Amino acid sequence: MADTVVVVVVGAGVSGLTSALLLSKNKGYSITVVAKHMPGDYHGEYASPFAGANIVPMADEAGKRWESETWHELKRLAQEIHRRSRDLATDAGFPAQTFSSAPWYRGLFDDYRDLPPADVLDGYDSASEYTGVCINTAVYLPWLVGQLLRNGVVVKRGILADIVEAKALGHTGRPASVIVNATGLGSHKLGGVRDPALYPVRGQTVLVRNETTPMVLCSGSSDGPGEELYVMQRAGGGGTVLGGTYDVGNWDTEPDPNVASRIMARAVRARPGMAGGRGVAGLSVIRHAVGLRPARRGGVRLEREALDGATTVVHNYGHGGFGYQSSYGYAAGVVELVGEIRRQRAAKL
Ligand SMILES: Cc1cc2nc3c(=O)[nH]c(=O)nc-3n(C[C@H](O)[C@H](O)[C@H](O)COP(=O)(O)OP(=O)(O)OC[C@H]3O[C@@H](n4cnc5c(N)ncnc54)[C@H](O)[C@@H]3O)c2cc1C
Ligand SMILES: *[C@@H]1O[C@H](CO)[C@@H](O)[C@H](O)[C@H]1NC(C)=O
Ligand SMILES: CC(=O)N[C@H]1CO[C@H](CO)[C@@H](O)[C@@H]1O
Repeated sequence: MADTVVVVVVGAGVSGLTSALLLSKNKGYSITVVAKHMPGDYHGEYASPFAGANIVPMADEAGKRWESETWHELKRLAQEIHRRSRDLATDAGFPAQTFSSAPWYRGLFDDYRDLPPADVLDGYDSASEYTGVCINTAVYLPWLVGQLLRNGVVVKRGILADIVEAKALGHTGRPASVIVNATGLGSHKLGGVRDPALYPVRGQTVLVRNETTPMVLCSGSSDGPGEELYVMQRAGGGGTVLGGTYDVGNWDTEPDPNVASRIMARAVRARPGMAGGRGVAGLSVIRHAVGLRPARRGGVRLEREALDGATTVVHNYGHGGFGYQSSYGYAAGVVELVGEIRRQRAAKL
């Protein structure tokens, strides 16, 4: 077992769990996941439970690897464990690539098509649809933990003040030679990292019991900057997520009742049938929620960095509003970097 590489993954959001999952499919790693928040927790510092989570690629064409790889895996999984649903994206000039009328991902989906003008919602310029997936995060995150336990990964709680502490947290007692930093927005204040390029993009949502398909996803809305419109029914009784906001630089994790009213009003305007034509009064609210998307100037940080002679940190954080739809791509990137570290260690021995 001396050549077993001890890996400690810090963070149990979709980035940390998926990184650990893909690592655990290889022999020769002893893997421990340590995190402050775990699936089942709801806290503004923990973005993953709050995601829609649907698939609308956001990278430019040069960065398409992460979302393309992830889509192929999610499609396979969706056929096994989730219901697939349709996506409708509408154009009104918000994050350039995302809603461009000729995005690179036209070719990624089996049935991508432009919609005729009659099917475009009032106030928008163009629309398209394709079969995507909507992940029920309340089912999917615990499912990831189950996969890890089956593969022998140890998952435990811990709050780190400094990334260096991870070195001593491997369950075998041997010091970690690799630490995967998947702490999301936590890397803004985590000692040893304190990345000033990270910033929150606040997302407020309303989760309701009412159901409607296909999904709706619009760029922006006439309610002003940062106010979006999306309606995403989650699989397996997960309710429907009404969104939302894209509030850059705002750390406030309390839902704002005025924002919630506007979110619900926009959703029932787009899908009156969901509320039986009774407007907002026809909705049955499960919960109001706020999550902070871990955005980063310069994009996701996927790279390795020596902590000292014996331990290397592999960073995988800063996934903004696309952490699910890029999760398998970036996790595969983590596996490649950890593999490189392992080969270099082996060459030195
Ligand atoms: C409203 C909303 C809608 C979204 N919709 C979508 C969508 O449709 N599609 C999509 O792909 N993405 C979506 N996202 C984005 C997605 O949720 C994030 O990109 C993703 O969850 C980031 O995951 P993560 O694992 O990097 O970070 P997180 O989920 O935030 O996890 C961070 C982990 O690190 C741990 N941690 C942090 N600091 C420490 C410390 N000091 N010590 C120990 N542990 C620590 C935390 O406890 C946690 O376990 C949405 C986000 C929001 C808020
Ligand atoms: C909204 O959901 C609630 C709870 O499931 C249900 O009682 C109500 O009839 C729904 N409204 C409509 C119009 O479907
Ligand atoms: C140990 C380690 O990797 N530390 C780095 C974490 O990230 C910051 C930048 O955000 C670097 O300055 C640290 O060297």
